[in-house]
Order: sequence, then C-alpha cells, then structure tokens
Amino acid sequence: MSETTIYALGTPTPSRAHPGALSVIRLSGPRAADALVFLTEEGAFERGRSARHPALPAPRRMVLRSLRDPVTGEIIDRGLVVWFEAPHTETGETMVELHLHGGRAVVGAALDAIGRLGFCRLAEPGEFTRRAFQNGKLDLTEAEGIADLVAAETAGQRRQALRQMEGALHRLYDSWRMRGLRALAHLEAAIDFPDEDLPDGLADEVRAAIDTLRQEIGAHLLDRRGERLRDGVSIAIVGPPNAGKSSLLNLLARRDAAIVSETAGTTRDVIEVHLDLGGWPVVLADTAGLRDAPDTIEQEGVRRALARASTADLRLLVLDATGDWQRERDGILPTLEGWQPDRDLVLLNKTDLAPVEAAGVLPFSVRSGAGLPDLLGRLEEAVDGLMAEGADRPPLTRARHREALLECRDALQRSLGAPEIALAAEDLRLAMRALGRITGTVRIDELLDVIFRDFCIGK
Ligand SMILES: Nc1nc2c(ncn2[C@@H]2O[C@H](COP(=O)(O)OP(=O)(O)OP(=O)(O)O)[C@@H](O)[C@H]2O)c(=O)[nH]1
Ligand SMILES: [Mg+2]
Repeated sequence: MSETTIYALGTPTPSRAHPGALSVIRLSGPRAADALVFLTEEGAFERGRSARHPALPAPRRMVLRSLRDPVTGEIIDRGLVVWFEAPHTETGETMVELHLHGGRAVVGAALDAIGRLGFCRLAEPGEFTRRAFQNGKLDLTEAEGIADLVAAETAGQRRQALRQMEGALHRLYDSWRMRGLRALAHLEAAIDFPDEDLPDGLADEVRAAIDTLRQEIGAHLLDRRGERLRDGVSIAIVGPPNAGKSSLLNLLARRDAAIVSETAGTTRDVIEVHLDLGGWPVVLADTAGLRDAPDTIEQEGVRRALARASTADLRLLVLDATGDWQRERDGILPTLEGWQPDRDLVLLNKTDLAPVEAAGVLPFSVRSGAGLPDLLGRLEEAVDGLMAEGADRPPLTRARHREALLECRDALQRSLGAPEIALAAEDLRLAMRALGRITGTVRIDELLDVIFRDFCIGK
C-alpha cells in the first residue's frame, strides 16, 4: 500500500471556451478521508481532527457539502462528495470523489485547497491505475483495456475495450499459463524423482499439452482483429480510370476528400479517409485508375494502387456500367493480388446512365443514389465478417502482447525439441514467464510450488 495520498482532476480541464457543468476530483490513499473532513468541515483542519470525525459521511453515500479552503475557511463551491472505504475500491485504497461545478476558478481553487492540506500530492499520469495494479485490483491487460476504452472512437472499439477491461484477455492468457505450469510441474517431478515410477505415457501427455498450447498461441498470433480494431479495417477502392472511385470515396466520407473529374487518370496518390462503418473503424483508400499509364507519375500511381489492394483487408473493384465492364473486370481481376471472390466486392457505377442487372456485381450510381443502401449494407456485412473471425476468443490487441507471445511460442517450440528433460523444463519455464509478463503476473516459482505440491500429494 502506498504511503501518500494522491489527487487529480478526473474530468477534462475546464477552459474559458469549454467550461464543464461538472468536474470531478478524485483522491486516493491512506489520508483521503481526512482530506474530505478537512475540506468540508469548518475548523476541522485547524483542530487537526481526522477521519472517523462525525463530519465524515457514511461511505459510498453521496452527500451535499460546501467545499472550503482548509486554511482560510472560505467556501469554494457546493457540491456532492462521496468516499469509499479501502480495500473495496478501484485503487484498493481509501478514495474520495468531489463533484464540483466545472468552472476554471472552481477547479483551480479546489485543487489548491487540497494541496494546502500538506499531506496530498498531485497524481502522476496513470498513477490511479498503477496503484490499482499494484494492489491486485486489475492486471496489465485490464489496465490497457481502460486506456483503450477511454480512447475508443467507434462502438466496436468500445465493446472490445470493455471486454478486455473486464478480464477477457486476462482469463485467456492466464488459462494458457496455468496449463503450461501444470506441464512444467510434471517435468519437474520427472527430474526430481527420476527413480519413482511416473505414470506411463506421461511424457507423451506432457508433450501433447505443450504442443496444443503452442498451436493455440500460434493461431492467436495470426488473428488480425486487434490490429484492425486499433488501426481500422483497411479497404481499398480499385478499378479502371474514370469509373467513379473517387466519387464513391467522397460519398462514403461525406466530404470532397479526393478530386473528381472526367479526365481519366485524375487520382495518382493513395487517398485515405477514416470512417465508422457499422461501429467498426475503417480506413478507406482511393487509388489511381488501373491502366497502362502513359507517364511515369501515373505508372507510380498504378503501382501504389496495386500494392494497396494487395495489403488491404477488403477490396472494392469499381467498374463503369456504361463501358465494357465485363472485359475490364476480367482484365483487372487476375492482376489483383489477394482477391477473395467470396469476400471482396465488384461494384458497378453509373447505372443512372446504363441500368444493369447481373449476377455477382452490385449496381449503383453515385449520381442518382440508386443502389447505395444495398452497397452500404454489403460493405458493413463484409467488415462484420472480418471482425467476427475467431470471435469466440478475445483478439490480440497490443504489440507488447504480440512480442511476449512470440517469445512464448518460440520457447514452447524449443521445449518440444529439447534433447533432455531438464532443458525442456527450462524452456517451458521461459515460455510461461513470457506469458506472465503480459498480465503482469511473474511470480512463477511461488505458483509452481503450489501446483507441484498438489501434484505430489495427488500421485
Ligand atoms: N453519370 C454518372 N457520372 C458519374 C457517376 N459517378 C461518377 N461520375 C463521373 O465520372 C467521372 C469520373 O469520376 P471519378 O470519381 O473522378 O473517377 P475515378 O475512378 O476516381 O477516376 P480516376 O481518378 O481518373 O481513376 C466524373 O466526371 C464524375 O462526375 C455516376 O454515378 N453517374
Ligand atoms: Mg479518382
């Protein structure tokens, strides 16, 4: 437990342009309740009376109080205050919340007043969460979930962050770790008691357990949902010049992000816009029209278009319904790396000029708006599909996790190929330490003792 009591404004700092109706100041630490008494009870600070003072309201009950400067006694604001008793709080320490009016002067004076108590200091960034972690209130993945929740911009990001905050990743990584530790206990037993008759087939069983774990972690490492949630699902619009690719981008972006003109070869660079598509973050890219370009700049544009199409999560081939679109389609499709017929979409624009009904294509018109609801629906469906892959498992969300998981998987691989049991055990231990780093649980030896004891008694 920490010795110091910390405090911070939990809501955005009010500015002249953006004052808030409310501001919330939080305190956490052993003297938070003292601070509450001293800030709300006239003369209490002078008399030096502390917690369990009659002025202290019942815990978890919001009450209306005047907030005073402890030294001058001047009333700063009137607002709702509440305190929470340790250890059943967010940080595990005694906590106080002051709900004040969100003006600059109010918040400034309140923060000053707390500072003047002399036993509180301003929290460093992330310090409330750090204390919660240190006091075992959450693990690292859950702390990261909170950060992601605050940063979430779309419904999909919010849902994922909430799941992580509530321990979905923690449970997954912890269950893998427990399985690894169990296998390790068997190996350790075989090392420590080589003469005892260990059950037949134990070695095979342990091997199989380690191998399954390695495979599951391998599959998890291939999961790109987390990346898509963070950076956006990448969608590339490609097609021949003048088909209306830029027009479609502008329509979906609801702004003129790309230049539209009747000149074929207008777009040269890849133009990106960020969208919220059915709750998922999306990066939509407009690209240069695909053709044997007459000049080197346009050739470079075509190269970039093909490159973007090959790395995108989803490709939209836009064709012009007024032209020979079948021939265009059949010419372009083989040049698109990574085209997935069951997922990527062929779109037929300008149906206001040439109505078309054909299987396997989505007719629409940027100009008349025909077919657009259908197109949007299909797009959202495709993105939903991308994000639903492996949805029974929480996705890999951070580079930090990926690094540790790669290390874990490699160590498991080494363990499986180790020439002797002691080396296999050592690699398995390294693998579990890497997993423990993700959640912040690294006291492996301690746990191992417990499991090992169970194992010996059970035998
Ligand atoms: N009639 C009609 N014209 C359209 C439609 N959509 C786009 N256009 C026109 O088609 C021309 C080309 O549109 P762009 O969006 O610039 O086409 P692009 O595919 O981006 O072309 P490049 O950048 O040259 O590859 C413009 O004059 C648009 O106004 C449509 O639905 N109907
Ligand atoms: Mg264009």
